[in-house]
Amino acid sequence: MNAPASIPTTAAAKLPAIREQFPTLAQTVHGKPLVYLDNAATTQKPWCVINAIAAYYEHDNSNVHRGVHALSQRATAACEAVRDKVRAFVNAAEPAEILFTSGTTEAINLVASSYGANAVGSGDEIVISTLEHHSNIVPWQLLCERSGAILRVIPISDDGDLDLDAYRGLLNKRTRLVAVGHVCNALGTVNPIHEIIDLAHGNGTPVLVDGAQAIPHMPVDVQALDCDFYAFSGHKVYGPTGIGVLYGKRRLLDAMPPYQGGGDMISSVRFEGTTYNELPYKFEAGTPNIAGAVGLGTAVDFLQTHLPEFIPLEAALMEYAESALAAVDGVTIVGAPQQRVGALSFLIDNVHPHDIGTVVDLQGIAIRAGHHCAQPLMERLGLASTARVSFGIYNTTADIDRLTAAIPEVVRIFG
Ligand code: 7TS
Repeated sequence: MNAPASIPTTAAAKLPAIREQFPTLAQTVHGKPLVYLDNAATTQKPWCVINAIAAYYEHDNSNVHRGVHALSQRATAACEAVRDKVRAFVNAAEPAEILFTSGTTEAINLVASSYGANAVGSGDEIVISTLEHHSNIVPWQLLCERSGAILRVIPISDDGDLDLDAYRGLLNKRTRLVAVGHVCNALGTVNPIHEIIDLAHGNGTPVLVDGAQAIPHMPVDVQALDCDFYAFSGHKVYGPTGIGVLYGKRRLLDAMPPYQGGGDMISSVRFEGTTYNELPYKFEAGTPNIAGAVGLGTAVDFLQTHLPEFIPLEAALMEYAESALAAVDGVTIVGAPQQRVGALSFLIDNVHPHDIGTVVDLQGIAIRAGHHCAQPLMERLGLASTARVSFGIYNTTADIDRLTAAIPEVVRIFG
């Protein structure tokens, strides 16, 4: 299939040079050149990120905030420089509002534990949505079990869009927090996050945004959104695993108790009582993932450089994938949200998604098959699982062509 005219040609012409920066892409899998379409799970890493981590371990490795010696000062400065880089990246007001976590999951658990401990009691309500990843469901269920609070769930349409009228009806004087995804990892639905936040604030309720699937695909400005918390993972933005970010408004973070106790999060420790460190250190007990932070900083630079060209290219790629897949006999695309980014789920008549994933893997094509850690969403759609493609900065229409060309083989074996 030829690329539609809508593929931005200047950006597309740069793709070979971008792909060269990702060593993992240059390999064969089962004897075929790798096509990597599982970017919602994790992205591949460019040389600049790999080299930054290696250089840190080669030259600067030390612990932070503890030593007067040169290496410790370098490691501390590197971490704090990344904190400020991330602050600028999401346009937070100050670096103290950027907390390093191990990922989105820990960021959400931090808020559920800490904000939940003070602000949520028996009979209070937390609002989430049907589109959530398990990591934005289970921490709230645990909080509800601990506190006696009640979990309310925003329903969706059959197309996979949030029902905003139903959402309005869920907000009331007992609503203590709204926690919603910015982009759904299974369907790619882009939620009307401004409206969701405005409605919650109109009710006096803070909002946590799970940005894991949004931040790789669009600019995010936490002050323009006016969200109260925003969580994302480094490994989904071309950075390393084991590092993530929680943005939180100072007013809320100041009022929240520590999440974990240990080194670095204290001001002074006595057996009679301990006082806590200032933000952001109050929430960063123990040795942080220093190399991870260094890698994240480089990844943020990389993403910021390429995002302006990637956005229109990805929109065209999504359109191309939707029409190419829909044109294959027996293929159905799951959901039709008003706006979709990053991920696209599909089914093949009479074929289990795991079998799709296994057969295309033999062709060197990496896609995801399963419930995508969104079992309540699958249940709402009447499905056990889907096959999913998800895009990164290096994907091309040729990748989609490879996938669609592999589908007849799937149907021949299992259909
Ligand atoms: N929230 C969303 C919306 C996600 O998509 C994911 C991971 C997480 C939270 C958790 O992120 P973590 O980095 O803390 O694990 N999503 C996926 C996925 O779609 N396939 O594998 C992981």
